[in-house]
Amino acid sequence: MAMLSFERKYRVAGGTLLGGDLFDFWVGPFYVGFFGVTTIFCALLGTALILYGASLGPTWNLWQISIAPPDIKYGLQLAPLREGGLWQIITMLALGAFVSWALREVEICRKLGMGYHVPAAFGVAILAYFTLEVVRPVLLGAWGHAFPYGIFSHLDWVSNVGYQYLHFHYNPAHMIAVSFFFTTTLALAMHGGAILSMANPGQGRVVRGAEHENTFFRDTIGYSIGAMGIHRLGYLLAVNAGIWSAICIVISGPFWTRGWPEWWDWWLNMPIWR
Ligand code: 07D
Ligand code: 07D
Repeated sequence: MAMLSFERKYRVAGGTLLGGDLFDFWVGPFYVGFFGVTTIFCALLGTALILYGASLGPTWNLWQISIAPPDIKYGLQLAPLREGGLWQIITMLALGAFVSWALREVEICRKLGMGYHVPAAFGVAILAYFTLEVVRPVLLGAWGHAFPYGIFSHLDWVSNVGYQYLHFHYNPAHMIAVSFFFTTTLALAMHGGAILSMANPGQGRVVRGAEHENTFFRDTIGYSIGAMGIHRLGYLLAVNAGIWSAICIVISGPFWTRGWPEWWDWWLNMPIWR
């Protein structure tokens, strides 16, 4: 907050995608914009509907509240409110809120003359959600294949869907996604470590700069990726983690119906073994 008077000079008018200058103002530290209004609208209404769904029972235990999608028998139709209809409206509002938030980020990037890297990365999270809740259920022909909104019930969904394919770890795209998640944390730990060790070397010691970072990595592994490079790498690793997650779930069912271990039979069936 202390930065507000300083930041004011970056708060420029224009760059909006929709609404012209109608919502082009700030409330305290927050840029509003047309998409700020739609985010608030969708998020508040969605949360209110989750609360309404919870009030229909059977529990107020935060961990156990769950708003389930319609039964498979409803296919891709609209379901009655208490039988999955609520889940359908909440899903539309969630997508409305996530996409609005991404577009609000785009507007802020445009105002600041920045690239769209942040909204593009968030777009991958939205893609994963959209794949889980819309693309895969549509390809399978029923909203009932989507995950429910509940802290523990969504874990049950992941486990159940995983075991439907016997051993989800054998899904090759899941392997790639998991490896990207692991590599992302490795890269962040190394990058965080490198920055802290040179910018915060301990009391009484002189703060070091980029040359020290580069020399550390050249001396250890013979190569330093550099300041831009590490952020490009981090971005690519993280974004790929999300993209491969979306791929691993969309192929499970629509494109591969058997257990994932069986997929590896192509290896055993290669003519070189005969
Ligand atoms: C730290 C940024 C902050 C975000 C937070 C999440 C809500 C939900 C809803 C009461 C890293 C805020 C939570 C708004 C409240 C109600 C109805 C991001 C950070 C702190 N999951 N998941 C969690 C979501 C899916 C899985 C925790 C959301 C898929 C596993 C939290 C989605 C699959 C585990 C949560 C979503 C899946 C979790 C911590 C949407 C595959 C855990 C999340 C919209 C992706 C962990 C009890 C976190 C846990 C966990 C939220 C989707 C698997 C409740 C909003 C269906 C295996 N998930 N999740 O830190 O402790 O994210 O669960 O897609 O072990 Mg999940
Ligand atoms: C979907 C979240 C989107 C979030 C959005 C924003 C708010 C606002 C507000 C905080 C994608 C929401 C924002 C609500 C909050 C405030 C103020 C992210 C999403 C838009 N798995 N598995 C994955 C591992 C097993 C299975 C992905 C590991 C078992 C299934 C990832 C292990 C079986 C599915 C992953 C493991 C199994 C997955 C999840 C280990 C179960 C999926 C990350 C070590 C028996 C899911 C697209 C992700 C997927 C998925 C990792 C084990 C099943 C790669 C490390 C063997 C069914 N697993 N898994 O996708 O791909 O994030 O979803 O054992 O569906 Mg798996």
